[in-house]
Amino acid sequence: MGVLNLTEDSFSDGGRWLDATAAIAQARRMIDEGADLIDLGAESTRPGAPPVAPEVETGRLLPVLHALADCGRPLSVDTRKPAVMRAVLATGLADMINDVAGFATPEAIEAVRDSQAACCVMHMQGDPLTMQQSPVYREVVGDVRQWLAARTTALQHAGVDRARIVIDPGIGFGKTVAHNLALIARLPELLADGLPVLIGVSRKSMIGAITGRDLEQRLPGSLAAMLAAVARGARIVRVHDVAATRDALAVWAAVEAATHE
Ligand code: HH2
Repeated sequence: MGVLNLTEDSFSDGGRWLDATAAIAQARRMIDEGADLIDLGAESTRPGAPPVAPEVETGRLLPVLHALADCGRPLSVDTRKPAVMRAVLATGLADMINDVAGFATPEAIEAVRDSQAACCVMHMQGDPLTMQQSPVYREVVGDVRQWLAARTTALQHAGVDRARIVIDPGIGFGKTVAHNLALIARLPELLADGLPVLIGVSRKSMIGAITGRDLEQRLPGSLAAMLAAVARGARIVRVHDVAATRDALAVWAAVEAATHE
């Protein structure tokens, strides 16, 4: 999953793709590099990010969704606002709604219920404004798993087919480095519920904390974390650097294939 942030302030690429023409070119570049799906977001969720009005978010998303309608890849929309979910689903062009708030309100569930779109249910503790201040868990992997199970059950009770649901532990969303590492290390426990797991580690502060690298130098660390997650069963990886991710996955998969020969 290639990330395309149509924002001014995303932590890693804010401002680069705010212009629709540049955004569309970047999406096409990611597809050429091997992206299987594109995730479009128009509100940053980095720690401390201010909220964006729904009209602004929709206004950024719609032209790019329309321009990519024929791109041959599913399009995911990263939003936590029911009004934005409704607006993009009404176009028929959004194949997935990626909600970093995990469809935690009845309005969010209502917005996706009658569509055919896939739903990515991500775990976040708190809100982007405050989530990194002092995240606390009883036991992080168990707590996240339980929360995701409750959210997916609520979606199913509302009529969302289980086959539409993907879960995501939400690396960096109300979590310390130790919490993030435990969630990656013990990812097989999240697989136990039988739903595909999506994970996003690309360029995140966890990589900076471990390597001491600034944002633009976090690719090797991001690839290592991505492979660690894939080796433990992650099915979709949300990344900024598609070509490098493809190479890393190809080499890893070749070794795996030889292992099982
Ligand atoms: N991470 C970010 C945003 N959306 N969605 C899912 N499902 N999983 C993630 O890990 C995830 C996500 C944060 O990364 P980015 O989009 O690059 O930055 P920003 O939120 O600042 O736009």
